[in-house]
Amino acid sequence: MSFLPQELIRKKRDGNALTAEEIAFIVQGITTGSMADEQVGAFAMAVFFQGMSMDERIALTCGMRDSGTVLDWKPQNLGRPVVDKHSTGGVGDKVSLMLAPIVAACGAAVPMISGRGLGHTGGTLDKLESIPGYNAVPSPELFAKVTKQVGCAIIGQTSAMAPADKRLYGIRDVTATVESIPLITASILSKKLAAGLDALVMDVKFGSGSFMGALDRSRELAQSIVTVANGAGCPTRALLTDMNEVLGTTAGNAVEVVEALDYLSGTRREPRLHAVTIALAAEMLLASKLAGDLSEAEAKAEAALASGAAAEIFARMVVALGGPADLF
Ligand code: IUR
Repeated sequence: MSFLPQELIRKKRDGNALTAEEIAFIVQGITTGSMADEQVGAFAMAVFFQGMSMDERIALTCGMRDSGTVLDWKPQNLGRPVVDKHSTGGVGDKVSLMLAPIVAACGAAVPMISGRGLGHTGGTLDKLESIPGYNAVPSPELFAKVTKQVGCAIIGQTSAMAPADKRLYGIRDVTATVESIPLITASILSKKLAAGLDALVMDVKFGSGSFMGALDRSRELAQSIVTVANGAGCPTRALLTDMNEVLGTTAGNAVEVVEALDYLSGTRREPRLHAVTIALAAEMLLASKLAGDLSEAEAKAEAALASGAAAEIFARMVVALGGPADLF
């Protein structure tokens, strides 16, 4: 089906809902370059002002997810549910570094594709790069092998995944259209769902140390993400967590890795950081059916820490991805 981009931009500009076919055409235009930068920018601005229905958001998310490589874990015969967490990011939010090995120690596979910081928030990828030798952009084969053999692999996004988001995000950034909940929803989820997950848990941050800030906007984003991800076929739940204070005691790439190591080894566990980590781990275990209720899920996560299993998995992941064997 072919359309004229300007007709679809006009339709959205005037407040009408686009069909799934029309949205697929736009995503194709963004991915192939057949839509010009100014048309993509005008489309983003139309969405910024007019919003999108949940059905439109689902079509946009699925289209952007499918614009590049979508991982399929079935041939790997993991024998484990594939689950991930995504945080909208906050100052000192090093939770992913501990969460992936905890949940892997409880029986899930966690192929975590993480991003860089946005604004004043830090990204997991930035933190990992402070580990000497750590290869955050392994080949797809190595990524699959580490996920299968160790249980988790935390890496950076490759340009093969969700290329439509890469172009759209770049244009949003220079057209003052970043702060659109439908566009943020599709951006985050297109990348996460391209990882072939069985379940997803979102940590949506609010407060001065997050990019969203206001609680009501964060709640709106959480509801949008949960509705759209479930609509796209990925069972998803979200927690809203407070980012008005640094999470843990450090903010900065290398010092946060050190705090994560201390946390895993039991040397130092700041209570707020611990509460958020265990809450998210429990939701991941529930979402992937590795625990039947919240108290069982929390107990499993605590046991994975207490036994040293989570620390051991983190150490093995670092070695498998080229980092030092004596990190702890
Ligand atoms: N993170 C993303 O992946 N996409 C976005 O649009 C924002 C944060 I804002």
